[in-house]
Amino acid sequence: MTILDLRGFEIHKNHLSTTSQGKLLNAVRAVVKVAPFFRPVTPRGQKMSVRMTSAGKYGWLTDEKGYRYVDRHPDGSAWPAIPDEALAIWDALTGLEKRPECCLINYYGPEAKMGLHQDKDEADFRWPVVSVSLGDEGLFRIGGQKRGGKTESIWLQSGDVVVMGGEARLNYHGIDRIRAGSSTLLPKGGRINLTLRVVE
Ligand code: MD6
Ligand code: FE
Repeated sequence: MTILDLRGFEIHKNHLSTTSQGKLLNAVRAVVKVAPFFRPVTPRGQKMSVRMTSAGKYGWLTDEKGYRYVDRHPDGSAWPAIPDEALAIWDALTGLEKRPECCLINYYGPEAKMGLHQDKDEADFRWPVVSVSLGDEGLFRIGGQKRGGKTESIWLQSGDVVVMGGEARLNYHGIDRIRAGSSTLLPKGGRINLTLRVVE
């Protein structure tokens, strides 16, 4: 339950107990049943290595038309509701009245990674983004507000929660690699990351 500050990101180590991680995972499984993972394609036509889905009024995706929030899964159905277990984490760590309208869910297999990026498709950067890690450890890299500056890295473990807000809201960040087999939470291995975002 230690809180670290890394370049303005609040990292709540071990925020979720093993029991809470299991409950959240079950809720994620229910979402994925209704809104299956898909493989997004960047605007330049590259397949991303993570698999993705969302819950909430909006889901985030990318395809040849660009990065954006949409109110439908690629299969045409509305996104399922954000699980209460995820909203409870938002409430506990942000203390905000305002609630997120998107819970983006990323699945990382052993070879998946995510390049350095900023989260900037939301309308108002005064709201934080809250990110929850489940399963295998991921090496999280954090930079500054400009590409190419100094970066620092930390292994995010199952149950860790990151709050990206304030001055750090637009900091570059990414996942360099996964440590396959480092967690037993997911029977088939891999890492799940949930990010909660206020979109409108
Ligand atoms: C990940 N996370 O941990 C990728 N974005 O798999 C993110 O891209 C992220 O952790 C915004 C805020 C926190 C994050
Ligand atoms: Fe991000």
